[in-house]
Amino acid sequence: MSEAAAVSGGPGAEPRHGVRIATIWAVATAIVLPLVIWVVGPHIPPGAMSQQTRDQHQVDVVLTALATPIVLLIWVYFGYAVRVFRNHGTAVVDGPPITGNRRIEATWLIATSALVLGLAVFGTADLLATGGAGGGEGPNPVAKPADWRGALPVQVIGQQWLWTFRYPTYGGVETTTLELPVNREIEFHVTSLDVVHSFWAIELGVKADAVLGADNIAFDKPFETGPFQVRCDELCGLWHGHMNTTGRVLSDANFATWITNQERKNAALTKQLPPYSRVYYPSPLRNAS
Ligand SMILES: [Cu+2]
Repeated sequence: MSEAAAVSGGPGAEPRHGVRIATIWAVATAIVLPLVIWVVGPHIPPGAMSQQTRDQHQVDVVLTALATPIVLLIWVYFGYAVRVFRNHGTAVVDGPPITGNRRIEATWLIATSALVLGLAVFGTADLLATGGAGGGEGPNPVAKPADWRGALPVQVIGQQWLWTFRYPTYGGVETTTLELPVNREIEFHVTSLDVVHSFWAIELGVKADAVLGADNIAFDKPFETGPFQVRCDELCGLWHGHMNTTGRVLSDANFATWITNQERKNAALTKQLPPYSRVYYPSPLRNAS
């Protein structure tokens, strides 16, 4: 091989491997990156049903696009090294000892620091701009959406192994499916009656821990009507895998009809429920002492 001849011919004859690798990498990036953004990108989850899902989708596309050149650099270097730096001939010979390279070290340090710190700023700004991006923020949310004052409060109660939903502005009625009006800010109050669960409304882009004695608030604004799934996303015991239900985003008129029906149908049951509260404890309260 010419490389082997070049090595034996002295350092001056060594091809410029760095330039070659950078060229192959730039070409590969120029081809693959647009495919990742415009061909793969639209299929990256979680869809576009709510403001939060749209935002999460956008963030996923940005992160995948940023990761693409990095993955390509690793693959190009790997392929190049296997092809060019392999041992030629029968004798097993060590490569030249390397004692450091200021330029590579500085580039590596600056590039990785800029990427990580840039993403931290990007992520924080995104969380604040989207009312917590669908995540649980505890009882006093720092990131509130602009229209949070008009939000519809919906309590999500987890217990082994089912979900119930309570609507405090509709007489505290409790339902087994989660129905929501479209184009309205929703303020979820997630809590638990026993162990730790996690409320995951997949197509709505909401995920928030359900903890006994805690009122975990998460915001969401659905933009499209249709069904969505609700699952528990925290291993919570034997039937954790069975802890799922369904939900629907409805037009204003359909939601009004549905909630009125629920209030009427469950009136007798609602009377038996404890009054609406941010958290509930088993009664009588069990103490270890
Ligand atoms: Cu659970």
